[in-house]
Amino acid sequence: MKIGIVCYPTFGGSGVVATELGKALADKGHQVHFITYSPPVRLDFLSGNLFYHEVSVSDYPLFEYPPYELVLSSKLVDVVKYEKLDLLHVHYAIPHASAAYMAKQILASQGINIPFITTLHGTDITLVGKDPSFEPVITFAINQSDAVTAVSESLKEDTYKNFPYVRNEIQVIPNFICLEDHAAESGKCRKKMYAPNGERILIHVSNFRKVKRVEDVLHVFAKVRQVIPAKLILVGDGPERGNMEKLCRKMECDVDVKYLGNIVNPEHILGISDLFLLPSETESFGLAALEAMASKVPVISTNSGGLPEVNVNGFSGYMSNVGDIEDMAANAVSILKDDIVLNQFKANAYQQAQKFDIAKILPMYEALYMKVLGQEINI
Ligand code: GMT
Repeated sequence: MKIGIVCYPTFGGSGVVATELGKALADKGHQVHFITYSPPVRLDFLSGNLFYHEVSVSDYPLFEYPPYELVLSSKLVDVVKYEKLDLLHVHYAIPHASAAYMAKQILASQGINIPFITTLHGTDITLVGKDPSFEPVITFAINQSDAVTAVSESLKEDTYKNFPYVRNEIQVIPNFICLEDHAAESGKCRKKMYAPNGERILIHVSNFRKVKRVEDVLHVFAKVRQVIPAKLILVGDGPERGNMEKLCRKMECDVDVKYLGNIVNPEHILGISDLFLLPSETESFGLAALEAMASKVPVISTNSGGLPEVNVNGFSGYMSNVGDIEDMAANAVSILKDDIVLNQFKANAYQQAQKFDIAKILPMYEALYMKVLGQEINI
């Protein structure tokens, strides 16, 4: 198949999922074309059947808000026509689904039929998408999609709840991890560099937005550190990082906290970590938690959104109510205080991650592609 993938090329989970999906499809012999405004960060190579098409928006002075969506639609028309694509798969509804719809209509007027699949990732539905100014366009674009997927049951429910006029059927295809690649990449960092005296290493990876409640990470860490010698590693960057740094100094734990910024391959640092903290207000899925579990790192998370579909309470880690720092810290200590307990949780985390191995999830996308092309296959 010749597949066009539209996504945000940044460090966000939706872009990571879209890129890893494209790479895996290309490995299986499909031709994959990424169409976005810069090369996706996880697209570390271009092979014979992986292509990148840049959407470049003019900065004409009249435009206070450059019309990215229109340029994207035009680019989609061009790539579909000249690369003879079979279908488009757009990740994150805003504005990718409506841009795909526009491209589909333009192509239809030229006698070309191009189906498009929309994958909903989370904040496009639960945060940004909830803004009433987006509602009619998102509802319309979802209803016009040839197929719609959501990354968790929770996100599917949220979509029907937040967008009451959505009529299209939503299929849940969970996020995935390539365990083989993950294992090959881990083991490149040395634990001694970060924990010279054998301290436990706690880690958080995110885009440091309000929804991640990064201050809770620090509060939990401070409580754990009172009981167990520990270090905290923070990976990623975003609007809350400055506040986090200030709080860290105020709480006098900055000597034990390291900020690493954005990292393309987090599995290197996850490979030396003991516990992952994800105290988010909500997560449609929590890809970062799955990446941690694939590196044998148990997860302390909240129980909101799709997290209970990923983290199993008392097995791969623990879940607490949003903001319940005491509970998260107590759970963290119960895992970290004993090597035997910690090793059991590490093994369990890995076992849980295996449920989301790409080998199980990729065929679900391929079957959906065949279905929208009118060629049913059994998986
Ligand atoms: O987490 C973010 O804010 C980024 C966002 C994105 O779209 O890039 O992540 C969402 O999609 C990920 C991939 O499907 C999910 O794993 C995240 O849970 C989801 N984030 C939220 O729901 C807050």
